[in-house]
Amino acid sequence: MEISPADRQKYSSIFQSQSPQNGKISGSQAKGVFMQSGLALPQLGEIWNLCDIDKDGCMDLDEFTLALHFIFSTLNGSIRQLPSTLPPQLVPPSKSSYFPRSFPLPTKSLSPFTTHSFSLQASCFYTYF
Ligand SMILES: [Ca+2]
Repeated sequence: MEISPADRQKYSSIFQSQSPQNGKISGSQAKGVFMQSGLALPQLGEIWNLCDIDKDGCMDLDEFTLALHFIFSTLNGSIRQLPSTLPPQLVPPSKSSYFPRSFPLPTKSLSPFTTHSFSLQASCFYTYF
């Protein structure tokens, strides 16, 4: 999951080719680059949500580097499932103040789907005995 220096160099030159203003490129510029990957829009949306860490609707170099990392890793198969939150080792130092979140995330065990599949399994279990 680490981003190699060679990859950083590559992502940085793509970033610079978009003529960043004040160190950032706009959402629509980023979208244009992301779309060239050929990944599905919902997937690109997930990557955007993961990587626009400060939620300002723009990508700075750190965020853009992360986004391309997820895009290329998805394309080459090294990531099969996008993480729901950014793994700590990928959080750029410039964005570390956004982590850990100051509010607790809801636990997955409260999901109605979990309960449902459990009761489904339980009823199957009792059918056999
Ligand atoms: Ca941003």
